[in-house]
Amino acid sequence: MPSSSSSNTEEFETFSKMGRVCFVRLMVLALLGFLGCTHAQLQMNFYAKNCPKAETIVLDYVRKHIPNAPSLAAALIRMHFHDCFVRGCDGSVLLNSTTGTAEKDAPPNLTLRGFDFIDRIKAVVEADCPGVVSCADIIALAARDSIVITGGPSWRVPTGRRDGRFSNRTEAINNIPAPTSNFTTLQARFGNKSLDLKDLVLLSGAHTIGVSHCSSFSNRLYNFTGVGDEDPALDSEYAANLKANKCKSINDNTTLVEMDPGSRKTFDLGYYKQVLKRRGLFQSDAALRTNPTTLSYIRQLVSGPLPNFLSEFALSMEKMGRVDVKTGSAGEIRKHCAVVN
Ligand code: HEM
Ligand SMILES: *[C@@H]1O[C@H](CO)[C@@H](O)[C@H](O)[C@H]1NC(C)=O
Ligand SMILES: *[C@@H]1O[C@H](CO)[C@@H](O)[C@H](O)[C@H]1NC(C)=O
Ligand SMILES: *[C@@H]1O[C@H](CO)[C@@H](O)[C@H](O)[C@H]1NC(C)=O
Ligand SMILES: *[C@@H]1O[C@H](CO)[C@@H](O)[C@H](O)[C@H]1NC(C)=O
Ligand SMILES: *[C@@H]1O[C@H](CO)[C@@H](O)[C@H](O)[C@H]1NC(C)=O
Ligand SMILES: *[C@@H]1O[C@H](CO)[C@@H](O)[C@H](O)[C@H]1NC(C)=O
Ligand SMILES: CC(=O)N[C@H]1CO[C@H](CO)[C@@H](O)[C@@H]1O
Repeated sequence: MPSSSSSNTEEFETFSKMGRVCFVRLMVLALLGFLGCTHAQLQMNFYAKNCPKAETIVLDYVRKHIPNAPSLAAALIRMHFHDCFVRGCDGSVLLNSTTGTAEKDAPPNLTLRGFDFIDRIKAVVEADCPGVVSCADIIALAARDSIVITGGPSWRVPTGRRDGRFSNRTEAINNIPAPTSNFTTLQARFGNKSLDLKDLVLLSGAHTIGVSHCSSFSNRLYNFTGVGDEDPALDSEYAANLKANKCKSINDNTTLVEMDPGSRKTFDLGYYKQVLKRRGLFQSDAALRTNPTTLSYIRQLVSGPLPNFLSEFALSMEKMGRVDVKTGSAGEIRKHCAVVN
């Protein structure tokens, strides 16, 4: 295309000077677009050439430290989810605020943990190959490895993500679903990341591990519609139990509650069983019962063998890890995960 059009000198001379500049610009843009496309893919073991030990370093670090702090596994998979839902999986969730308006400053992030864990892995990786491995990939790998180390499922983590340079509180609020989200909102927010209802059900299954602060759901116990009422979609016996033993007031923002009581450390079907018993902690969990498609999928998962859920979960995790990723020459490889270069 470039050679055939430039060989036609007659046609070329009809271009005004301005037109020629535009033409050249167009060609440069087309070329850049082409180069961008050829690299625009994640791949397994992306760092094999430039930092062959990268993935082993992450795994070794996780193996060494997660057994002493297993609850971090839940924190890290949640961090990966939040990262991917704002500007794609680009490590933007890790950026420190300069003005109080970073993703970290948004309500959904106030309860994130594990930032310093990622920073420490990054430091070890940087010591081996400076400026090569992205923070976005480190989150994705560390989340997977820590779930595996704590006995959960594994999934493929193709790498090659680049780090973003922007973190915006409002975008976090607009993209990450809230615990108060209804089905329509959940479907829209997942759909916007090209994640379908099956992915919504499967990924919500991560609530089989980990804990929540009372403040994330206490409106359902104490003041659901502003008249001092409970959420009728929450099992009333369970609500009474939570009020008596866990979240003793609507203002409790420190007590932690297991989302899958009794088995918060085990990656099993417990979360879905809770949801079917109307004991999902969040409105967003209960919302999965309000749609026939998601409800029947949950029933199917609960009646199937555990490995079926785990292998389906793995596919959705891999899909989530590809959401709007930056590759090729987009973004940058941050030196420190908490600040742009
Ligand atoms: C469907 C929409 C979702 C909503 C509304 C939601 C909301 C929440 C909320 C409010 C908490 C408790 C935070 C706190 O109070 O400390 C939480 C915890 C958690 N979420 Fe989700 N979540 C969703 C989907 C996901 C997905 C897709 C994943 C991962 C694949 C995930 C993994 C987790 C984990 C592991 C925890 C426990 C964290 C810990 O123990 O520190 N969630 N989620
Ligand atoms: C980022 O913020 C955290 C917590 O506020 C702080 O401990 C850390 O030193 C900061 N990192 C950088 C590189 O500024
Ligand atoms: C953050 O995102 C919001 C919503 O997209 C936008 O209105 C705002 O200008 C952004 N802030 C910055 C500092 O870019
Ligand atoms: C779901 O929540 C959104 C946002 O709060 C609201 O606008 C919408 O009316 C709700 N949809 C249903 C069906 O309740
Ligand atoms: C997600 O939302 C953004 C902003 O509203 C829009 O530009 C984009 O096309 C949406 N993506 C999908 C897959 O729906
Ligand atoms: C319940 O919410 C309403 C409306 O926001 C408020 O006026 C009232 O004080 C709340 N009651 C309690 C017990 O928090
Ligand atoms: C937690 O609750 C206490 C007491 O109600 C309040 O002073 C504090 O500001 C709350 N913290 C957050 C992060 O909301
Ligand atoms: C973990 C984390 O960075 N939390 C921050 C969330 O935002 C609040 C309010 O800006 C900060 O005080 C926290 O440090």
